[in-house]
Amino acid sequence: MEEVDSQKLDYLFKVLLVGNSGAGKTSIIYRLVGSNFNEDLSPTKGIDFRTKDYLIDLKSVKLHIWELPRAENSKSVTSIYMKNCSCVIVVYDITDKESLEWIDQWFLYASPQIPEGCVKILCGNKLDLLNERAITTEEGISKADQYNMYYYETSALEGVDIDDMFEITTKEMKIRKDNDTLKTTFVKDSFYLRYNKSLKIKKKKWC
Ligand SMILES: Nc1nc2c(ncn2[C@@H]2O[C@H](COP(=O)(O)OP(=O)(O)OP(=O)(O)O)[C@@H](O)[C@H]2O)c(=O)[nH]1
Ligand SMILES: [Mg+2]
Repeated sequence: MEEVDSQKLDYLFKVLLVGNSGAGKTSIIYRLVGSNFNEDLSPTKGIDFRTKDYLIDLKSVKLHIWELPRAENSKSVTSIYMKNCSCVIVVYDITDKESLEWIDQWFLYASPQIPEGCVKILCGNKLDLLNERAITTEEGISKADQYNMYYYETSALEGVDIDDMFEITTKEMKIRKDNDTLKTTFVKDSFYLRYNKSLKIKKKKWC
C-alpha cells in the first residue's frame, strides 16, 4: 500500500528482530519492505530501521522495524532497544541448532525487559533449505510454547510467509492496543534520544 501520512497516523508500533547472527533478520526485513533478497549481505553492525505501512479496519498503522545488531547484543543495549517495543520477533535458522540454543541464552537476560503485552513471535527461517533441516517444526513449536510465543516458519529467499507473519502480527498489536493489554507507547525519535543519552553515560564512566 502507499506510504501512510505520519500526520494522520492512527497507530505507530515498534517491532524488534533478534536472533543469532546469520539467522536471516536483515533478509526478512528486506523481503518485507523491498520484496527482494540479497545473497551477499554483511552482518548488521549499525543502527537502522525500516518502515512498513498497513491499513487495518480503516486505520493507518506504521511499523518501525529494528534489528538488534550482533555487536550490540548486550544486556544494557538490549534494554534500550526493547523500550516501547510492541513486538519482538526471535529469528532462528532451521538448519542451525546453535541458533535455536541461542534463544535460551537471550531470554535469560531479556525476559524481564520485554514490555507488558508485547507480541512475541518465534520465526524459523530458511524454510527453502528443507534438505539441510536440523530443527523440526515440532521442536520449533515446543520452543515457542516454552516462551509463550506464536510460531512461524519463513523463507526470506523465496518470500514464504513473511508478509503473512507481519500482517497478522500487526493486527494482533492493534487488538492489544485497543483493549489496553499492550502498554507501550512509541513516539517517533524517542529511540535516538535514549540511545544517545546512554552512550554519553557510558562514555562518562570510562573517562
Ligand atoms: N537459503 C536461505 N538463505 C537465507 C535466508 N535468509 C537469509 N539467508 C542467508 O543467510 C545469510 C545471513 O542473512 P542475514 O539476513 O544477513 O542474517 P542476520 O540475522 O541479519 O545476520 P546478522 O546481521 O549477522 O545478525 C545471508 O547469506 C543470507 O543470504 C533464507 O530464507 N534462505
Ligand atoms: Mg543483519
